[in-house]
Amino acid sequence: MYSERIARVRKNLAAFNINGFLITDGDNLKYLTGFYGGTGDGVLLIGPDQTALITDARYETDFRDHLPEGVELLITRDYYGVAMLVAKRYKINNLGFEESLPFRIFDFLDETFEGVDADSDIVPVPELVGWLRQVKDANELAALRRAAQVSVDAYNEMLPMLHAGMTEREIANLLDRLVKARGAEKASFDTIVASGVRGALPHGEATDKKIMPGELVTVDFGYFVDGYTSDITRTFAVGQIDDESRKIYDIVKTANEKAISVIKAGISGTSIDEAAREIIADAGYGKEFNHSTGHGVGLAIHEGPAVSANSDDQIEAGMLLTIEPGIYVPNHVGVRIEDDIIVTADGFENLTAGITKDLVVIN
Ligand SMILES: [Mn+2]
Repeated sequence: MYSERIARVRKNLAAFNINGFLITDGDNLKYLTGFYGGTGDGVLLIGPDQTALITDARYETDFRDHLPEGVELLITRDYYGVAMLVAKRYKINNLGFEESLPFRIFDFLDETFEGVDADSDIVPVPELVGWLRQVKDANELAALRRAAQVSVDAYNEMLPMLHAGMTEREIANLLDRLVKARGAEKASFDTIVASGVRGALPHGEATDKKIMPGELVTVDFGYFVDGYTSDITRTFAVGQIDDESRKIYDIVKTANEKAISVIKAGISGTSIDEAAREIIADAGYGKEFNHSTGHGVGLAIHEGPAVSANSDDQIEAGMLLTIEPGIYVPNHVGVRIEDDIIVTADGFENLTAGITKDLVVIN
């Protein structure tokens, strides 16, 4: 599996006018080799014919045994210095680097690599591995289904336990505990619980504020299973809510369902975004939907493709998209409803359909 992924990267090098590629992003390292150290704990150097994983002694024992076929392991604390020596040995003269590289390291490569010979150059490569990661294989889709399922089951288990007077933080901690009890490895971000006027903060972190009758509460959560994450949002009501809040909830729900209904292989990310945005704009809340409709999910909580107003990304079978329209009225109320959708050859599979989108009211 890893050897095939590395081969796919190598096949694409010529398109970027490079014959070597230094991979430094932690999720990309994991995708290509299974290396789990993370960004800053090792690098992968892909040359015309050879590949080296360069890391330090903390990972040596494990990766002596779990090295993908055809990859050599080099142990050092000086990843970048050694990578430059190996690049020379691999006869790389145009070396690609990932744009997330810290400037300090870019500067070192720029100084060191250009000296290899007169033609040597380092070249920024935008999102080559990220682009390959967008379409998931069967094993990745299976992990994404498991991640969604434990999250769905835990949320449904939690709902009847909620009541007015609980704090946002108590709800976040409760959900984290229920999902982990079902086997999730960790949360992929601090669980968001934003109630009442705080609901208008799209990424409001959970606080000690109590949820009160008359409020809507938005819960946004994602958990890793087998290295792949879910990303789900639901908004529920506490007691009786005002008419405008109820109206906004229904608009967001309609926008979510409309965007999901148009998903199929071959559509553009922009068309899906438009489907949601049109509903919200027509209802008079265009300005209050101030983020994109969705994004890819996989090893990372946010990855390609973009489901946004200005996305060139084409949607293909095997991608996992979030669909998460929202309306945020400052100092009043916020609603977001987010599902995780696998794009299939003839439509889609909604991994999070198990949590109702009818407005849930707790007391
Ligand atoms: Mn999301």
